[in-house]
Amino acid sequence: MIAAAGERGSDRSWWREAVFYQVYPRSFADGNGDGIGDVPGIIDRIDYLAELGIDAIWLSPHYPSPLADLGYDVTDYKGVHPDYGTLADFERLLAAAHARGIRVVIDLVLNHTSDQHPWFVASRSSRDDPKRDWYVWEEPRDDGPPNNWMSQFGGSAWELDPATNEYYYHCFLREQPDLNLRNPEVRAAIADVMRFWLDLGVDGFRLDAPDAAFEDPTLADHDEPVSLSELRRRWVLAATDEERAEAEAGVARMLARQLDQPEVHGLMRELRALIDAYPGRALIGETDQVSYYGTGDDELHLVFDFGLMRSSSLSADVVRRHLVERWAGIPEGGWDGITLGNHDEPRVRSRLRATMEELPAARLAAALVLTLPGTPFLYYGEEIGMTDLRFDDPAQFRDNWGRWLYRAAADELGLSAAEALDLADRHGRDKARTPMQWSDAPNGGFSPPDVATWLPVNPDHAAGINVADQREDPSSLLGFYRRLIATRRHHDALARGDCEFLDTDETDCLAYLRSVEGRSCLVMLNMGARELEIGLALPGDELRVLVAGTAHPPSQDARAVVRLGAYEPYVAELVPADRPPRGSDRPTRPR
Ligand code: TEU
Ligand code: CA
Repeated sequence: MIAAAGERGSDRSWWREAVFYQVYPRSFADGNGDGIGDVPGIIDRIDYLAELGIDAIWLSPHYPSPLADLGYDVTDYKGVHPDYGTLADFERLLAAAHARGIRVVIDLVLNHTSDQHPWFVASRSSRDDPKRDWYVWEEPRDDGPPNNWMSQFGGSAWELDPATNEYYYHCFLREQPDLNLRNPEVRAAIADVMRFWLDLGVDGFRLDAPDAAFEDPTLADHDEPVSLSELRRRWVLAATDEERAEAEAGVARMLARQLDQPEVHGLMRELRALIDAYPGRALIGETDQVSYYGTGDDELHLVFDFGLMRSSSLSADVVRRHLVERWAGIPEGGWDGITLGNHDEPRVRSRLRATMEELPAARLAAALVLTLPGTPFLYYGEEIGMTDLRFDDPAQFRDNWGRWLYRAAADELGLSAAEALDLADRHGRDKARTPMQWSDAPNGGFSPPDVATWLPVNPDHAAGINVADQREDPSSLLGFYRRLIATRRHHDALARGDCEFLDTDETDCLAYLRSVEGRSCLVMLNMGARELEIGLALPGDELRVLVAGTAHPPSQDARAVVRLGAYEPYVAELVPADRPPRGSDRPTRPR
């Protein structure tokens, strides 16, 4: 038994106990029927989110943007994209969410802007422009780029500006020039943006790509001998986890001078100090590096454990080993965000389908993310079991990374058109960004039937993967998410308790005990297709079932054997014989 993530003392910060829900604004709800999601659409659906029971929304970028990276290329940090509405709409969203006890955290893209941002337009206008140093400009080296660094989205990280004959640096697309965060004026501009939204009432930020904030000032070449496209090829074609890990390690060596530079921690401390002046706001970073917790209370409030999201299969052993190792590295005070997916990754249901029966896998994954220690981040549509869309025409891609992959697959790797499409389908990002499926109507109820939606609606909306078909059905996946979230809300042990793994004789069973202030919940997940009998012998206690299949008695002696059906998740409260169970209709924590 291993005591783990927990022992957090009396810290009851909301972001430790909240369930977050990521809204991708372009795809969540189309309020004006033009085929594109928007802010009024989110307001229309806010009661759906309240009913689901989530506590906070993470809104992917809502800013004006030419959409080269679907909003992660910002042209105005204080505005709302006209496709999505107005600032007044945004304020109405904030009010509607807050009225229902739902907090709103927005995306903050501070590593780079759009190349159309007025700051960059000024910066590139001449070498003497006052904003020249707001970005990372370098002289050519031997008539070529300053060094051999690569963009994370392929190709050189440097783009020549012919008019001024210098190169600018871009960690991501060439349409996303990196800001020079060493320049105090840039830091002040970012601080100004943060205060603007905090003053408006947002509850925090999800920092985009914080690890990319600085580059090695010596500009020394990387010395990875294998090319990025070759590493990508090996990654894509990897037959084993080891081969894949080796390719990933190569990419990490190649990018080492472009990521995670020591100065980033000073920047994190600065942002944290700013946000600490606004009580109750959260600073969440898109990184899985625990070093971004700083000393535990001076950098980010939350970083992510991407382990559950990135593993290609869920087995009791893999999950337990991963978590034990992860928790050992979290500093005192640290508390991870945990997630099964986001707008950059395959959808969980599609990812696990290769190794496990599809729907049971989606349920087990939900049970994990909602009962393990850490703050759950759900991705829109996960709760109804949305799947990755297979594109049959590359012209349908909207994500430039997917388009690049497709072209690179054909040009650099020499794959056939069909193979290239397959590769871009598997590793591009559009597949998990399709419109939310609200009903079985044409266009999934997202937009009126005759409207072309910005990405195609997944045809499986007609086969039960939609809100309307699941909303009234407690046995649906949506019903299961709702029950788990409600159970979490009623049982502090699940929301903030310590976690202790229990040894059983069955390798397919992941069992753990969550405990806080003398109350405990037992979680057992049968991750295999075989029925199991687990004798736990937790002395003196009674097990009251909170979430499980219907075959279980509502309560039983904790020394008896618990039968777990194939792939069955089982969550029970441990009630000492002399104490009445916690009333299940009485919330134990306020919204
Ligand atoms: O992603 C940062 C990041 O590290 C990406 O390389 C990510 O690993 C990749 O998208 C996986 O395919 C963030 C955003 O989440 C992503 O959507 C943006 O494209 C990126 O920053 C640039 O802003
Ligand atoms: Ca719209």
